[in-house]
Amino acid sequence: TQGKIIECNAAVAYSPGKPLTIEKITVEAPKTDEIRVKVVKSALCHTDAFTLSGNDNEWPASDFKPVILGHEAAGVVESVGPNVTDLAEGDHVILLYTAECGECKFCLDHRTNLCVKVRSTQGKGLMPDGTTRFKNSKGEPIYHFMGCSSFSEYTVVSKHSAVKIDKEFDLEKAALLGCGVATGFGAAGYEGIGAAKKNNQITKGSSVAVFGVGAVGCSVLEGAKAAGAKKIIAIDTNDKKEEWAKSFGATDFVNPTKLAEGETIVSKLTSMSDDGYGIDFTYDCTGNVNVMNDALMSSARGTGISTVIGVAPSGAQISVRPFFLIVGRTWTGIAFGNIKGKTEMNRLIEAADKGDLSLDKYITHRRKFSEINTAFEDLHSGDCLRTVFEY
Ligand code: AHE
Ligand code: ZN
Ligand code: ZN
Repeated sequence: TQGKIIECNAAVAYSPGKPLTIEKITVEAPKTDEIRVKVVKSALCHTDAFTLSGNDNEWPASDFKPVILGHEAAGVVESVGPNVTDLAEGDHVILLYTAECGECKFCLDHRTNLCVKVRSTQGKGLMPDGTTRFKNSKGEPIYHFMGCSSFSEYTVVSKHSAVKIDKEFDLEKAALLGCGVATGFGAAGYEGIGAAKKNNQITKGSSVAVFGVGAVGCSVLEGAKAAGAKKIIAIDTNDKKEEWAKSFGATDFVNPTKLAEGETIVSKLTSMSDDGYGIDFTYDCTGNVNVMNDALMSSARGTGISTVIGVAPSGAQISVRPFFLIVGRTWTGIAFGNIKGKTEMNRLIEAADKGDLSLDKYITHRRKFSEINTAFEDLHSGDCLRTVFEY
């Protein structure tokens, strides 16, 4: 099939809030600096649902274009376009919605992963040359998503948007490293990678508070445990999450809807800190701006760092009395755990092999690709960390 158009099944989003349609599409051959990937495993992330809702301000509902979603996936390179040298047919890859070109200002700066090489066309659902590689049976262009579009049996991505991994590594586990699990674990700054590159690394004996016990929150908890944090507090409004949180490393669980009279989550967490001055590292993994504020205010006076990971509704804002920053709290944010996808992904695989990152525990549902619409319902069931699709 090298150089040829491939016809395959894909799940296409045609309008906000409507189910995806599973249909035959055509996938063009990869052009210069592009590769075509046979998707083997893909997972579903809240961001896919956020975009399908039409509320993502990069995909405004007003001109929602037909798009293939999916950005947490692993597969096998089917063919490569001209000028591709570090990837070849048969390579096993994880797709990267945060690319790493290795040449741009951000790739050359050790502190950040925010490569810009393909980011602007990516945000428009286009390949770097401004066109798409997908068409439906009527010949209409179907757009790309987050530079991945993994909800298709074959996809085309920039050569910068995929990292080669060891063929021995299970592709189902590898898929999870495409987003949520890598995001939280990177945010914890595991062994100097991810957020640690910006001096934001959970330290031995420190206190940690994680708001939101989903896949991202659980991987922050795992990072905190691996770092030797002494107090790892998981916060969620759903009591059923306590068991999960503990299994991923939480030492304590707090349900903010069940506090004592007159107590707030901030006063509660502050009272749980050793010295009563607040928690060393706090993380928002909910996307709720009020929770983000609680996470900041629970962080320690003088030295606390609060990291925003969750994706907020478009237009939502955060605010705080400046004084609470003046007295030494740091409020920061992170994308894909600040992981440089090409140079740091294998550190995550090592962490998984070592048992510091338990990938299969995140897979709570497995489904056939054809059941993808049911998987979106799983997301809201409260007992789903990740659904992985078999193609
Ligand atoms: N299109 C959204 C972007 C929201 C956002 O913050 N996305 C995260 C990834 S979520 C993955 O599940 C991110 O890392 N963004 C960095 C980037 O380069 O977009 C919006 O709100 O505009
Ligand atoms: Zn995601
Ligand atoms: Zn770059």
